[in-house]
Amino acid sequence: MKKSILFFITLIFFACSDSSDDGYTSDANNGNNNSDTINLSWTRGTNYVTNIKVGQTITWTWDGGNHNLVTTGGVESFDSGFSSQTGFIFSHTFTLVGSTNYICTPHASDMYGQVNVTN
Ligand SMILES: [Cu+2]
Repeated sequence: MKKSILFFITLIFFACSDSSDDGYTSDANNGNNNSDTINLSWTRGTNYVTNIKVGQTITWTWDGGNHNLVTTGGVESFDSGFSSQTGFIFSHTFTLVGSTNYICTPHASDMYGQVNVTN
């Protein structure tokens, strides 16, 4: 009798502790919950494909040089304006499902990214 009770307690424990169903893939750019912020640096030679969930925020931190960060197409649009200050931060919370592309205007050939947002 005691063994069967222990068995059921163990069963319930494992049924309740399943952490694999949070809906997120293992992509290194992904956050683990809806309040997560994904931190990216923003300087020459930085290109990103970032897969996130609705409600997550991406923060880009300027790391040398004069840059902007502006969308070129997709479901969301934003524009950081220009800054040449190292440590300047621009962040955007994504609220729409779909993809958005962005660049640094003067360095569009090597500073660009895509954000893919899913539910
Ligand atoms: Cu730039």
